[in-house]
Amino acid sequence: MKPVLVSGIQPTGRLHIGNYLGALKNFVELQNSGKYQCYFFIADLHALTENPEAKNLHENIKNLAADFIAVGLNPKKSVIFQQSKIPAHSELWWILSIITPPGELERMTQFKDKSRKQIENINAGLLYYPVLMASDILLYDAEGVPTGDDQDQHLELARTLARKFNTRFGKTFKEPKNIHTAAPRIMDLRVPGKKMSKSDPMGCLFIDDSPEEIRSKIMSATTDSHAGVQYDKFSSPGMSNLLEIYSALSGKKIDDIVSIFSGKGYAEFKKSLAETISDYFADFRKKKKTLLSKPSGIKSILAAGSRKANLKASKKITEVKKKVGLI
Ligand code: AQP
Repeated sequence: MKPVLVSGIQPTGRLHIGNYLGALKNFVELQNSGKYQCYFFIADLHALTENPEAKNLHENIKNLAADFIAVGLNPKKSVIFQQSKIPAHSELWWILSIITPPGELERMTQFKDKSRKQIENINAGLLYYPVLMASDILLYDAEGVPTGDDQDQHLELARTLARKFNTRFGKTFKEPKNIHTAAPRIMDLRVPGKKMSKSDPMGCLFIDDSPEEIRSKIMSATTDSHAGVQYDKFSSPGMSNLLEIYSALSGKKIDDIVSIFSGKGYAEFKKSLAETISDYFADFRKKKKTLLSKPSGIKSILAAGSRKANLKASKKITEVKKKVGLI
């Protein structure tokens, strides 16, 4: 049996290049390697923690499904599903909550960040988010979880909970490992000291931005006061971030890009980067538009994937319920 990979993305807004380079690009590459059983999902239960309007959430789910397919996820090769369609995620979440000390959740960096950002909506779901994420992963016996590095702390909790459950109730869960890309943390274009985040759209480059938007955002991205194109995350965080994006999309090594632009100004580098990004996502933009013009196709892909995921998850939750004495 091939090892299982699981990862999800929240339908909380348009995908930015950090989501793509940290996670989604890797989903497609891992899927196409043929080495894994891949499960990729729309984390709609997680998205509820942001208190979205129902119609916006519905729209975001449809858009994210179109993103998945348009970047190259293939329902013939991967199980593509919607988290809320699988009741076992919430059931396992509750069972795992019982073995989770709340203190560990209060220490989570993402909980602290999000509590600061959405001050009028600090809900218990934000606190319990990592336990639901552990359920998402452990339910499928995942060995690998491709994510950006902002999820490392949550994944560590998933491993701890797997160990704890196995010790108390007998071997049930595998301990998953994270899988990072070479660009596990893309920074905000305007404030390169902080991670690019959907919740701060001003600093995001969205993967469905038009060529004009890409050009304007890249040309005005914060670079550093030093002259020239150089890679040094400490002294040139803005430029280093742009170089990582360039390298990940062009397949060129960072050193080679630096050599190409040595002695040239920021503007020339940025112009070339904007063109690289725009060309890279040209096909994606077209495919996404076509998919959204016929949303019934996306709906049926999600429904079929959710049925498959449900079969696997139901077996696991039955095993768990037996172990804890519920059946
Ligand atoms: N800046 C980033 N660089 C690299 N990877 C990133 N990811 C998120 N931001 C970056 C990875 O994208 C995947 C999907 O993320 P998500 O939508 O499920 O969660 P998120 O962390 O909430 O996404 P955002 O965009 O950062 O939104 P905010 O913070 O505003 O809620 C994950 O694998 C994540 O690691």
